[in-house]
Amino acid sequence: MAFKKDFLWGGATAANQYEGAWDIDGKGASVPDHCTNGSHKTPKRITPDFEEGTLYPSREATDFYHHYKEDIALAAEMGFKVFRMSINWSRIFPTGMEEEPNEAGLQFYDNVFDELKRQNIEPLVTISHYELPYALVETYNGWYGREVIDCFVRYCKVIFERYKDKVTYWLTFNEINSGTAPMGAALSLGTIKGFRGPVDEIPDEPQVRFQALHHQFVASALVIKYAHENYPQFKLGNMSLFATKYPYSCNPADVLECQKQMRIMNWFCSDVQARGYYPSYINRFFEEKGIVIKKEEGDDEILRQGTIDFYTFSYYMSTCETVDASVLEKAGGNLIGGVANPYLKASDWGWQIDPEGLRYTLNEIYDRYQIPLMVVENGLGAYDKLEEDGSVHDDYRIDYLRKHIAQMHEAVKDGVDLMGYTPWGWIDVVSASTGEMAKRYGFVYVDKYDDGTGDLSRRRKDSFFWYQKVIGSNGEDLS
Ligand code: BGP
Repeated sequence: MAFKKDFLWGGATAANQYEGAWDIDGKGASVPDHCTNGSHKTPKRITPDFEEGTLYPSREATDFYHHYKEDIALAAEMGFKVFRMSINWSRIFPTGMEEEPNEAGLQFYDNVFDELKRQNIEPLVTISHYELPYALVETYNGWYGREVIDCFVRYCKVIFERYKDKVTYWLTFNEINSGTAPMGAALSLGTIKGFRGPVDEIPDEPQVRFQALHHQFVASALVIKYAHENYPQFKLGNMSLFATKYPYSCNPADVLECQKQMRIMNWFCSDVQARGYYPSYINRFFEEKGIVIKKEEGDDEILRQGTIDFYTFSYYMSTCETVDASVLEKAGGNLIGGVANPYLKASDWGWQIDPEGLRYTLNEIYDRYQIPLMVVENGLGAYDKLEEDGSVHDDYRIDYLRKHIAQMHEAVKDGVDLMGYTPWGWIDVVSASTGEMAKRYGFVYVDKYDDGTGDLSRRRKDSFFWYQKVIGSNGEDLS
């Protein structure tokens, strides 16, 4: 009834929001390097060229590149068993199209993995976390170009071989299902060739998005199959953004609407990745939207052969679905909105806080796939106040995490096979949706601000000591 003895407690990050050093040691520009900062109210912008005097927050981010030893020591101090991070594709293949990798980039991750090993921490590596080399956007319109599959496979073969003795757990695409929503065009698919402007003004082309997504499915399955054949010790997972939805009312029409949205947003991609084929319900959606997926011969076979070993997801919030247009209060959210739930409170960014939804979600996913699960992102983005003595009293964050861990525990009691938990942004990083620093998630505060200033020094927040106790008690002591 308790968390497993070898439960993987840790924290999550992504290179583009954390590493910085965007043009150092041969790295090429990736999509986030072309994103300006924004805020809750003002969307960030994408610029194909670099505008003088404009801030591009991912470029320095919170500089893991030059702080990795210090940061891994902090993770070890909290008792981390696992460290979720991503490899920045354009650090290894600067344009994504080279034949040979960039040795300096490979060496950096060797250093990181060696440091993790010294501290007895297992890496969990996302291969592509919103970090498409920008040259692939310009050349192929991102993942819309089938050629990008080969680029990705080449990249994976290089990193698998190089790190085969250092990394066991891999996730192919971060939040792959973000491609089912318009915002995914910029974040994960890179189907924004030539686009300049605010991210919420990217023209939506569902045909392009779902074709690009098909290419990601094939790419993911190809490398999973390749890894299973060549590195049997590897474990490969998906990563889905789970945007849990409830029917707003018991009106059967609301229930059906909710089922439909749950399928498109939350189930479609992982049904393909876990079961190995397109689910039948998606055909109707494609037909109604006029979407035709161009598959090549052999694609269906590849999907069948490249299914995942474990299922991972991010969970921050839930929303409601209704067909009743008079229910107008929208909830905010990561990528997609929905209708506000009168039973829930929201964060300062409008994300509705729903710990019980995590228990519900874990049960739903496990019922469907019956493979081990891992919560690889969860947390509260909040404004923190740095006190004069260097402390940060983030009791609101502790409260959020405590309630979510308690519900994970309930799910374990319900019979869910849960491998681990890596709360998002365990150290402050740049926000993916807004490009802000002010939206902080960390147990560790980083001195870095929205105007680009800050000395990058690290400080332990109150939640640091709390999480240390949680890990030390294997999730028993949440006080
Ligand atoms: C997920 C992403 C992360 C992360 C997180 C928090 O969607 O995988 O990269 O940033 O959400 O979102 P935000 O930074 O927008 O608050």
